[in-house]
Amino acid sequence: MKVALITGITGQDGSYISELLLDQGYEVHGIVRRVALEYPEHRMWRIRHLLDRLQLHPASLESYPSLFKVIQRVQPNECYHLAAQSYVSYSFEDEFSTMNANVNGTHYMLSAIREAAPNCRFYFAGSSEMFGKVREVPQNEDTPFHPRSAYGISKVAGYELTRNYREAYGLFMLSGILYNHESPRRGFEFVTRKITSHVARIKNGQATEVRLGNLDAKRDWGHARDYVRAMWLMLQQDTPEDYVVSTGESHSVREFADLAFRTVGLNYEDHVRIDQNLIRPAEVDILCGDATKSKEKLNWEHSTSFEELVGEMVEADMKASEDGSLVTNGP
Ligand code: G4F
Repeated sequence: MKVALITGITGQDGSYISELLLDQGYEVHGIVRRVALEYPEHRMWRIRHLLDRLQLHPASLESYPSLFKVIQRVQPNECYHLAAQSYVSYSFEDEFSTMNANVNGTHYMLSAIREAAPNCRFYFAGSSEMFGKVREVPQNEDTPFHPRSAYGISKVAGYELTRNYREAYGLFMLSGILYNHESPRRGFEFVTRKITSHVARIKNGQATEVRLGNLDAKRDWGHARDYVRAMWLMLQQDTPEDYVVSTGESHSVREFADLAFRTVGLNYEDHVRIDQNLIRPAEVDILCGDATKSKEKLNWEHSTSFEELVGEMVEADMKASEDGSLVTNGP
């Protein structure tokens, strides 16, 4: 039986990759913060339905010895390093903790695997934010990086560290360059879930408006369930390589809001207010990925369209707002 270790197992992607790996018959281990183990109901809502099939270990991305001990004990065949400070806006408020968690945390994982489980295949969660001020549209694996936030810079550093461990020590380590991927399990701080949760609350009379920042930013939005499949496929290949994972379609925040409100028969212009405080000091204007390599080498393609994604998220939030779980069903 293959053994997998996941950092960030309580997050959106961690929950979907756990389901996929359990379905494939893996023994699945997760690294969690001690506080999550103390408050499982609050911190583990995304993996609540899997808890009796997962083995969770307390450790911190800030502590090399704690990560080393878990890796040495678990001896994983595959490691999915998904944990990060992943909210771009927050990285402007606290650049230092974003860099510490994302760069050092990744470095500790790479080093601990090299020392304690060198045959383990390692996935690093790279990001389309690495392209930032894009040099071309669409972007592929050869497009130069120009990150626009401490978050983007931290992801470039993690990507380069992973590449260097692969080249210097001959380890099976790679990065997925994933574009925005969403679902009903997305955190409320990200724009898609912020919009769909407000759509539901406004429709049900629990709110009247939603405050947003830049409506003109364009993103290549896919479904997280599709994207974790690409992560897994990357680690099943003969050689470790980096891959772009995207839909190849770009839509503005305005289009997302328009469609989400229309789904419940409302007009976004009546409910969206622009809040200048939510405009980022440096914005990534457009992201659109070229996933040709993933299609050709991994035989991967996204299966959920933009329209289906918006529909699924609105429907889930409508249901949660009606049964009262929308407030609690989140971080
Ligand atoms: O939903 P977002 O916060 O996601 P962002 O910044 O694109 O990053 C996400 O995708 C990356 C992959 O490309 C990941 F690496 C990263 O971890 C994260 O998952 O913002 C999307 C866009 C931005 O242009 C932002 O300026 O929406 C715009 N926006 C407008 N109003 C807003 C808001 N974003 C947020 N979060 N909240 C707003 O009120």
